[in-house]
Amino acid sequence: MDSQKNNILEAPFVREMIEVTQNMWRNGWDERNGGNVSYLLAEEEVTHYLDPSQVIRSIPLDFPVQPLANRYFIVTGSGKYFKNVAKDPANTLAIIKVAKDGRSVDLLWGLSDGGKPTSELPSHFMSHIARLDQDNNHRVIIHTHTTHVIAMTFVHDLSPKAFTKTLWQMCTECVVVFPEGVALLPWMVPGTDLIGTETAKQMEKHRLVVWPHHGIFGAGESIDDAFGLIETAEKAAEVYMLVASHQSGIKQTITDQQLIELAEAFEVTPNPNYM
Ligand code: 2HA
Ligand code: ZN
Repeated sequence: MDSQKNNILEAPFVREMIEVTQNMWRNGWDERNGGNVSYLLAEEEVTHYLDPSQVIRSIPLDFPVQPLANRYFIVTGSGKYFKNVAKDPANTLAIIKVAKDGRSVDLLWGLSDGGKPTSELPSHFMSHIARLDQDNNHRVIIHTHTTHVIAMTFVHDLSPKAFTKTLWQMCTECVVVFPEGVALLPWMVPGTDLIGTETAKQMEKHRLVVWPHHGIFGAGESIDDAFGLIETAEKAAEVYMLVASHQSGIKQTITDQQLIELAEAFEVTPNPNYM
């Protein structure tokens, strides 16, 4: 084995994790230990910096993820604050490899004070499985407490059709960025295998899943892709929260005909169930 490994703190994927968690915290989305990120890494990306045979410890999973066997991820740690990732990445982040049987993960780097990967690991791993079935280039799941999406779940109809339609109507780019619309779960206890399987089921047909009164899950082919998707939905929800309570009410909006014109111009197919 090559003993002259490169400095992991300079790895592009570590820099991206630092940057995205800092941005989400600055946006006010990730108070305290809110939010979590997981990013699928290629083996050669990891071995450039780490020797995968040097396992720090094995962490059991109570939900098996056989389809992710031998896959590498960088994830945020359970209970860690996004605010602190930049100043202490080696304690707040983890590089893990899923074991051959999918029943545990090997910690290869990070969680220096002995912590665990994100409490939402079931939702992340099951969503990765669902998205990889749809998209070979899929890599990232982000969960965050987007303020205006949460606010909207108190005052708006929670049917995915109505919720999506309102988001599409609030900003011209929305139907282009997420033509498949958003899914919503009923309110559920977070961190459980059940919310994981329900989130992943919706991830088969959507890249955005709203957890009412809690936040959002977004999927993407890169950190930028997943973050950009979430910030687009959050922006539309912010506009909705600004206008919906306006004294004079909403006087005009993007029409169905205009949504159709947008879809044609940008060559996307809006979810027919939501139109
Ligand atoms: O990690 O966001 O949903 C804290 C959370 C749980
Ligand atoms: Zn959360």
